[in-house]
Amino acid sequence: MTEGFAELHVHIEGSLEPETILALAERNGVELPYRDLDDLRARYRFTDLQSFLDLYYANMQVLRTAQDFADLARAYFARAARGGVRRAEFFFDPQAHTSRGVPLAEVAAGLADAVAGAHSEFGMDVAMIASIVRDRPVTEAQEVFGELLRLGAPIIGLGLDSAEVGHPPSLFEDVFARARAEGLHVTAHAGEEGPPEYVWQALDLLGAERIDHGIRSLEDPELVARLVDERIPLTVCPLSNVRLRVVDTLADHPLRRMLDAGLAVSVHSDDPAYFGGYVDDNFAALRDSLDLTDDEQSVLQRNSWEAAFL
Ligand code: ES4
Ligand code: ZN
Repeated sequence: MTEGFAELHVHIEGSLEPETILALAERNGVELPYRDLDDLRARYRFTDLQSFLDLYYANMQVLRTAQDFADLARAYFARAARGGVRRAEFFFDPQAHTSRGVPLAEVAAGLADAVAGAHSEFGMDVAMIASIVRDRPVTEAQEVFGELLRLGAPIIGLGLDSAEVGHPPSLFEDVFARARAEGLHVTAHAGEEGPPEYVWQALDLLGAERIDHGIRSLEDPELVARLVDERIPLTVCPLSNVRLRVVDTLADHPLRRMLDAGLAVSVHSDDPAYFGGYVDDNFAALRDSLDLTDDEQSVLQRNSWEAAFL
């Protein structure tokens, strides 16, 4: 069996732990609207994707310098490596930082510095994927992508994330065409809260090689057939889906139905500091609540390696 996990669906800003938010606020002199750690922690109860995104973006204001981004990434690598992650392809949201005045060069330099040391420091093979924030203007996405290229940021791919419904993949055809022309890999969040139609669009209009989440694909048998035939990976995040109320409980999670349908699913953490855990915690929860077997876990791990951009 392939050893360890390939973590393919984690947002580096979503690994910002509450204690680190307070520590960075102190270091950078940022005023936060939280009384203390308990007050901050009390806000981690979400009703849907948007309610999470509001807190996720608000907490990012503590990230200001290249050092902050490097520290964030290193803390993630340390925790992920302890949990058995041997390769990580993490997302970052350039527009979440440029839109509040943090230069893209700071973000890219800090993350790139951490990535460059990941193998020697943590025994982990790491790559980064810039992600378009889909509920911001299309023109901004194009500008920021152009700037990433000009900076020579060491990205291996382009993703699409943030508020899904009302922001279909079709809006971003041009920027993804440019990414493919640059030889970058392409992945997109689709079918998390949005309809199967968005998964079709991600495949046909963006050229997505993977689908992040994709759980609503099960509503469309023709789409399932396509995903199975072409063996398109779906990076599923069970604890995320429960915390954002995309599924009611872990016991109701469609993961096993997806496996049984022959889909190329793998398990990931999404925003581990917000949703109750890292990829090892996701597996532990699935073993408890979904009675995931050793064989099923092996298949999921193998699928993660097959889906990696290697
Ligand atoms: C995200 Cl859970 C989720 N969905 C969509 N976009 C995101 N960005 C960070 N976490
Ligand atoms: Zn995600």
